[in-house]
Order: sequence, then structure tokens, then C-alpha cells
Amino acid sequence: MEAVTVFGGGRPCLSSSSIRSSQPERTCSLSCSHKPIIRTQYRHLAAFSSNSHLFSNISSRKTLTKPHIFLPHLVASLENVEESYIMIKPDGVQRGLVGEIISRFEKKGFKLIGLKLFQCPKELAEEHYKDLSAKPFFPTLIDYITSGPVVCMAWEGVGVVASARKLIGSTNPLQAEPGTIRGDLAVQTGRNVVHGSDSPENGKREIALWFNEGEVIQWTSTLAPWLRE
Ligand code: DAT
Ligand code: MG
Repeated sequence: MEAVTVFGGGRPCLSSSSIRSSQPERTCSLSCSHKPIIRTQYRHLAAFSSNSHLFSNISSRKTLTKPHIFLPHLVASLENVEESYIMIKPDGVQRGLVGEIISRFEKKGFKLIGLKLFQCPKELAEEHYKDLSAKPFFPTLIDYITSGPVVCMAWEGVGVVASARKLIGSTNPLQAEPGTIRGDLAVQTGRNVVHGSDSPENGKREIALWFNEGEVIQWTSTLAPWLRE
């Protein structure tokens, strides 16, 4: 529940740079029992002051020492936070499209929680695409994905999996809508520059597959209150 920190300007234990394990367990929760006595010390981390309307203590200075109660609708929205594995394929790296592609996800408003340049071994490529192993193009696909470095990314956000698929566009770039990554930047299925998870479950599975423990970072974006009400 990192948004508690963003809105409340809370202690750093709820904020940036807590490195997580490979499994996407959230490290902080509303049950955190720390008293907010050093709130002002970390006020610069909060985009909103701690008497934001999102908290139940807006009217009284005295209640500042009591634990804040988050409004239920916001807690409900946080429950739908997903993770998607996005990968810039070797053609995207070779063509100098890394910045362009990362930028599209950043501008949309998703949060980058993992990023690395990586030479993919054949076994990993085969595991990643194992559902396609019976397809005639499978060997070509594995050769392509292992032909040069890829950029591995983990992105977090409400609805990020389906939205990333829309940002990426159709598998065949000639059928992808203009404005999508594939629609704007590619012409052939076998060189479609980017991968995106097709379900929240696969998002988690693929992030665990491509990232080692400690490589995915939980951090608090100061933009959060400007992206979601
Ligand atoms: P997507 O990458 O849009 O999720 P997919 O999961 O069906 O598409 O396929 C994975 C990759 O395999 C795809 O990005 C490119 C390759 N591929 C899919 N269909 C193909 C085909 N008919 N010929 C050649 N490569 C194909
Ligand atoms: Mg796919």
C-alpha cells in the first residue's frame, strides 16, 4: 500500500527503494504500526500534504497523531494493481528504439519497477515461448529473440497488462493501428520490436522468469496522486 506514503508523507519504510523478493508480495500494508511522528521530516516525499481530503483526519490538528484511515474506494483500486513483462526485442535494440518504447509506457503513466539489458539464452527463450513450441515458426522465433540483446522491463499499474497490449498493437505490425508501437515502428510479425504479457497471471510468471531476486524494485512515484484520484 505504497500510496499511503504518497498521500500521507509517511515514513521511508513505506516509500522508495525497498527491494522485493522475486514473488510480487507487497512489503507494506495499512497495518504498519509505526507512529507518524517523523512525518514532517519526509514531507518532501509527499505530493499532497498530510491533511489531504483522501484521509479521514482533515478537520483536526489533534488527530494528526492518530493512524490515518484510507478511504475504501482507493484501497479497492489498489487491489487491481497488475504487473506486465514488457521486452524490447533484438530488432528494437538494434534499431535504436529503446528510448522511444520506454517513453511510451512512461508517458502513459505506468511505473517502471524493473529494467535491464540482457542477452537471452536459448533455454529461457524456449521457456518464455513454450506455448508456441508446436508452431512452425518456433525455431525462427527463438533464433530471433536470442540474436542480440533485449531490454527486459517490468511495469506496474492498474490495468497495465491490457493497456500495454493496446499500446503495443497487433502481433502483425501491418495490422497494428497507427499510434501503437508496432503500428508506428514495425512492418513484419517476425520483427515486431516488442513483447507484452497477455494476462496478469502471465505478467507475474514472465517477470519471475526474466528477473532475478532483487532486480525488481518497489518504489513510490511522486507522480501517483497526479495520475490516479
Ligand atoms: P504477441 O507477441 O502479439 O503476444 P503471440 O504471443 O501470438 O503474439 O506470438 C509471439 C511472437 O511469435 C510474436 O510476437 C511474433 C511471433 N509470431 C507469432 N505469430 C507468428 C507467425 N504467424 N509467423 C511468424 N512469427 C509469429
Ligand atoms: Mg504473446
